[in-house]
Amino acid sequence: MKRGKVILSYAGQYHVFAHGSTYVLRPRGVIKFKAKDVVAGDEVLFDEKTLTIEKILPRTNFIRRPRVSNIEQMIIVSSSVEPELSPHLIYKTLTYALMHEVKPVVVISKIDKLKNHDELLAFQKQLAKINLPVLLYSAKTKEGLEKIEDLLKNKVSLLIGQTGVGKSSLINLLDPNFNRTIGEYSKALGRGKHQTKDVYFLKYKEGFVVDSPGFSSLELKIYKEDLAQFFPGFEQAIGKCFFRDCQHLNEKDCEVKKLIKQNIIAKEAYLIYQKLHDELQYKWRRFEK
Ligand SMILES: Nc1nc2c(ncn2[C@@H]2O[C@H](COP(=O)(O)OP(=O)(O)O)[C@@H](O)[C@H]2O)c(=O)[nH]1
Ligand SMILES: [Mg+2]
Ligand SMILES: [Zn+2]
Repeated sequence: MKRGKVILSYAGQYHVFAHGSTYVLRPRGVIKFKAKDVVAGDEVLFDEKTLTIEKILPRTNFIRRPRVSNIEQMIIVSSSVEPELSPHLIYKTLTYALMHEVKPVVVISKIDKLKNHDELLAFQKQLAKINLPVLLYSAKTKEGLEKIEDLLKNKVSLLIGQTGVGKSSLINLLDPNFNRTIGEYSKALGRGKHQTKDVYFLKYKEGFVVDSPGFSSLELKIYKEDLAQFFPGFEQAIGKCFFRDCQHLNEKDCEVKKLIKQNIIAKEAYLIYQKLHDELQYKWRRFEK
């Protein structure tokens, strides 16, 4: 039996990378019977003669959208223009990464097109305060590319972000052989025109970079009551508010409110928290009005 990594799931078959070769395999019936879907990112044991996947090894994590497993870091790609920088969406995606216990890094693309950098630099400072790195980069001038290359080596990194922000462009700069389809940004649609349709693990510097279909909207599948636990920066308040289950809204003696006053948590971040909190469902229906 050989051990490999599923790098692509395509039409019921799985491309598995092992010892420098790629095998096209099908799962053995019993795996299907147990309703255990093989997903891209899985570490598997397979039979080289029958070309079947025999066993899925335990996952370190599993993400539903895009459907992948064993991710070590999430690279949240967002453009500075076309589409415009959206702190709301970035905080939401950061929450998404933290929900899955995956380390997030924010990469802002298309800085060659940005005329005024003030807003972006302020945003970068804001996230630096809560220890979240924001890398600025341009596919056109290649500014900032080296730092991203360093970040990606030896790691399994998922690139995530709206269609049209430049995920595939970035991947092609890492290695032109990757040859990912680049979509044109459509001003009329307000997003990229061509979508990357599949999830693909690409071998890169002893690790993998994962290109994924862009999303037009991201859904956090958590309840209101759980948001505070995952929202970036709010972990500093855990166990420090007067109420153990404080949601940092109008409760008395709230640590988050104190951190905002001390300028450790940004007001802007808090406003986004409130909006996200509004969008989510209550856990307990009886509280619903
Ligand atoms: N000016 C500029 N254009 C970029 C940059 N990165 C990507 N683009 C353009 O943005 C569009 C969408 O890029 P693509 O890589 O397909 O985005 P994806 O949907 O996130 O994979 C294409 O027209 C790219 O040429 C950048 O850093 N600067
Ligand atoms: Mg793409
Ligand atoms: Zn609180």
